[in-house]
Amino acid sequence: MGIFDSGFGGLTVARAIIDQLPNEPVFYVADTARQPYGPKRIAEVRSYALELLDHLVSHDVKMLVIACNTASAAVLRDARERYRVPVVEVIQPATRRAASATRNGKVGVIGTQATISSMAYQDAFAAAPHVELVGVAAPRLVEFVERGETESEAVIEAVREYLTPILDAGCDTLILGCTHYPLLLGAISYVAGDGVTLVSSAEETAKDVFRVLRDRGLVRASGVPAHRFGTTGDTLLFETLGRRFLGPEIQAVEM
Ligand code: DGN
Repeated sequence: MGIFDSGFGGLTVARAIIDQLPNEPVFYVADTARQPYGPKRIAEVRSYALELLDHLVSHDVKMLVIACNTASAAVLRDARERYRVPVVEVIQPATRRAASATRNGKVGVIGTQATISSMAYQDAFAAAPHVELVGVAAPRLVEFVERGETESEAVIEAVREYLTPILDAGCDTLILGCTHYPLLLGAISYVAGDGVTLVSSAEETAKDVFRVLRDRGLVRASGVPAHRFGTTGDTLLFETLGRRFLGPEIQAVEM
């Protein structure tokens, strides 16, 4: 299956997919030469995302996973019509989970500037009118994760600042609307407290991938998968940082 992200965050989705579907070979492509997508205009993200998704399709993948909230927000409306293979992205699985998890109908979402400004989560919640959504752009969190800084006082302070409007609004459910954020689960749950249900788009997306493959009879029952990792940027950097997100399986090739 083909998995696409702007960079490293999608590896949290790949990790969850590999854990749940251990026989499935993964072809992961990362647009590290042009990341971060978060501060870019959504039209620019869209053209990069379609280029990389087209590349995966040209390699005959049996399904596409858009493992990036910013890219999902940019192509959500028409990626499914463009490709013949099933397409799973990260916004709808997380939205469905949050809509059923909330008890008071108040849901928060944190993500990149592009994701929050695109209103893609608001659109996705249109089917759940009982939900009031509070979206907050949390751009500095990606930088902390990429520096490998996930537990410092500065991270806790930044998380506290971003979550304050969400907690003040009384949200009982919080979507981690960026694929970097599972690496900040400790800091986010420390600040949010036990009363807030955290929804990770990585976990929810992996469950959707499982369901789509299973329903279409496409699950590979056995075999030793050979995963491939392609990057538009520096392969050594991708391998070094990628191990933080995925583990030791990474060997990157230039695209
Ligand atoms: N992976 C991207 C996302 O989920 O929105 C964010 C990281 C980035 O901007 N490079």
